[in-house]
Amino acid sequence: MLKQLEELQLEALNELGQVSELKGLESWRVRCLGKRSKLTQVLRSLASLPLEERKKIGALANGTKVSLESSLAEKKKFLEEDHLASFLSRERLDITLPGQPIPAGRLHPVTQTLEEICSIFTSMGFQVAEGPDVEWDYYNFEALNIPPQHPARDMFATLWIDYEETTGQARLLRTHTSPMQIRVMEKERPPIRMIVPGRVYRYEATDATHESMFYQVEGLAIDMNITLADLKGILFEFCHCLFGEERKVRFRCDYFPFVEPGAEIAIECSSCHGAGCRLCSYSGWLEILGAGMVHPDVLRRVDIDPEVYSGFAFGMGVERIPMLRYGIDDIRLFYSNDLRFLKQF
Ligand code: 2U9
Repeated sequence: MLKQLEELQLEALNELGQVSELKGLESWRVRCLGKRSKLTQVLRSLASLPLEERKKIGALANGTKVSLESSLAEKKKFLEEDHLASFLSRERLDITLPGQPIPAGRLHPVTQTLEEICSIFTSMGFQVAEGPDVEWDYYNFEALNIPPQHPARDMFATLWIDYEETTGQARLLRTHTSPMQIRVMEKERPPIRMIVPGRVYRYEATDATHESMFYQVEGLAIDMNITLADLKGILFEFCHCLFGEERKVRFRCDYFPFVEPGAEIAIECSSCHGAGCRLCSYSGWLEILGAGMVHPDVLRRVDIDPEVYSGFAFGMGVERIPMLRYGIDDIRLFYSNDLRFLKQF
């Protein structure tokens, strides 16, 4: 029986050695330690043995049982660790790998240009003001020397909204941001240095160079002793900041009802450097700003004495700047929300 116990233990350990998965352990336990196992049969047969032999064999059989149970526990621990290690190696996370890139948004090219323009003027001491898109006829036209029936109204194809019966005033979508300068001058006294960025509206058939909504930045400086030289100095500096120190700037006469004298500022064509090409309509120049000395009647209307104060004003269309910079040939691209276009800036 001693020999049988020895063989039984060797056989069980051998089988246990061959178990390679956790689920194989339970069938091994049933086979080698269960009720019908050889070891249990030996333990059961102890009762029929003489006392001395029973003690000896009994101790050995129990020792075998304890030893096999502890081998089982050890193997279980080993397989569990092995299982965890292989699970971890399969599920391994390499935290040094670069992460999934989160697509970053960006500012619209027109917003980028607006910010650039504003930062040039604020660095020169101008404040930024914004006003309503819906305006009264008075602020958009009359205060700016354009009374009803004045031919200059044709320059501003207007989108009218409605008409207030009590005051007789017409409401409209502002055709330029100038009404805001009037509102500020009504409330504040010189010195005034301000720029007004914002949307303006025109009743226009859209095409590659016209939109019914576009952005403008207008500026105004009112103080004692402001002259045409200040206007020229500020706007030349602005052009050089935006287009580079080397860029030639042209300054010549123009007409706007709210300024006297009026001027137009152009930069040398970026495409042909003045030689003449399709972009500049073969003139060699690109017009980017209108300007002038604020008309004395405009100042009088807001109770600023033109004998004491003078000032200059200017205005520009914002979309034209990125169009010239990046060679964009259709203004409608800015507002068609096509990401293939917008992602380029
Ligand atoms: C006040 C007095 C005068 C603003 C000015 C221009 C000339 C001008 C155009 C440029 C291209 C509009 O977007 S555009 O079509 N603007 O040429 N704007 S002087 O003059 C003012 C403004 C406010 C009280």
